[in-house]
Amino acid sequence: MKIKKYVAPSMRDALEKMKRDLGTGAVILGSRKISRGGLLDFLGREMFEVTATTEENVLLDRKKAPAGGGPNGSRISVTIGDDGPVTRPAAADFSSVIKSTLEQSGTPAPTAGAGGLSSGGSSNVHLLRQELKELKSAVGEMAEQIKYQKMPALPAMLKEIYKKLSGIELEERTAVELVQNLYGRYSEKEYGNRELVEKFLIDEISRMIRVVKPSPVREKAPLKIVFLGPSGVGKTTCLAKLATSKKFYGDRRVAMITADTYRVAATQQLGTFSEIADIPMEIVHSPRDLTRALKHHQDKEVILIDTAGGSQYNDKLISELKELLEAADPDEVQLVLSVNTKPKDMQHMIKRFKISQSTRLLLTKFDETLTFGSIVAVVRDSGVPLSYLTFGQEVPEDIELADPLKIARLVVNNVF
Ligand SMILES: Nc1nc2c(ncn2[C@@H]2O[C@H](COP(=O)(O)OP(=O)(O)OP(=O)(O)O)[C@@H](O)[C@H]2O)c(=O)[nH]1
Ligand SMILES: [Mg+2]
Repeated sequence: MKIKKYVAPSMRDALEKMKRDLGTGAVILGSRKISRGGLLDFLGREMFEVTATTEENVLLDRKKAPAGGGPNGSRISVTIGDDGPVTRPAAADFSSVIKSTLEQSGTPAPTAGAGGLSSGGSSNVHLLRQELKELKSAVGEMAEQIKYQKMPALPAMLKEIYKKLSGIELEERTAVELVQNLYGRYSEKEYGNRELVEKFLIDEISRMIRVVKPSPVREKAPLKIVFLGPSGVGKTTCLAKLATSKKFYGDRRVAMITADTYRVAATQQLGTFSEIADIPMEIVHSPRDLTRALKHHQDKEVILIDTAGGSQYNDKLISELKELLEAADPDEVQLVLSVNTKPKDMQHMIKRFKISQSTRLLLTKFDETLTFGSIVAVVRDSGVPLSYLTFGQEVPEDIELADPLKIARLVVNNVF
């Protein structure tokens, strides 16, 4: 009997190959996972092998073989239709097929009575069970492989880069996209060039990050900026940094307003800073209070408004923030988030706290983490532009404008 083997990075690919070659009348004789080194190896994963023949071959073989089969004359074959593998009664004596497969592959066929194959009923049931078990595991492997379908068998150098990108917590989708683009754009020799790859990755990642410049300070009406977000992320510190930094509003006529009256320490924190920096500060308890305070500071160039931090799941906080924003009618809403936060939580925080069209992301605590890959997808998917980054507790030094190239370099620096 003519038996063929199909090897591919996934079970589905191996089955596809077989289908293309043998058509829908293909009969699977066996399947297994194998390890292959070198270039065929996909990201260090195993390959899959399907051994198959055609139904015609099986029938031919059967004609040659002595009559027999299971107790009910039932025999099993697995054929591939358009909907994938199906088991059905067929005209093949499976044990003889297995025997001849083993003979062809040089493995001695087990003898009947030694726990091996026989034409007896119980061993057929055993075979059937075993085959079902293998099919079950093959389907599981296929599912496992589906997420890698988009990737071709990769040259070793690209595999290394992919692994490194995953190591810096870049979301899988982004890592795959980058490696695919690298693979598509350059020759093997070129993507072996470290500098070229580094530049490519920095350029690509920087294009994924959208930033926004600060709104210009106006002559007639003060620029109003609200800071909001989860607790402890650095909202008040950011406000203080922007109020005093000469790069930002340090030379402007600034007023500070805090609506964070939940914690006594919060008003004290800004109060102390107000005294040291000699910047006027107001405490407001309601949206109406806020309107009054804003009127009072009409002569200022910039008004910075602090709010209470809290959980994104706190509906009361979110609705109070909405009311404050209505009263403030701000030019900018700085949604402050720490880069230490888990990407999934970050995504949810953005969804909940993005209650204004003027929302921008202010990312803090870059000094407290080593890998920045995870923020790329969060920022990209959020559709909210980045405004500032902070990288320490020092006021006013540790803040700067968000720069896509700088962020991309931070991300990629951990790759090389
Ligand atoms: N390492 C580091 N610490 C920071 C940074 N920004 C702020 N912090 C610190 O984070 C802590 C909390 O800062 P706050 O400004 O009080 O945070 P907040 O968001 O106003 O907190 P709540 O008002 O309680 O919600 C303080 O110890 C800050 O010094 C940063 O970029 N890096
Ligand atoms: Mg605060």
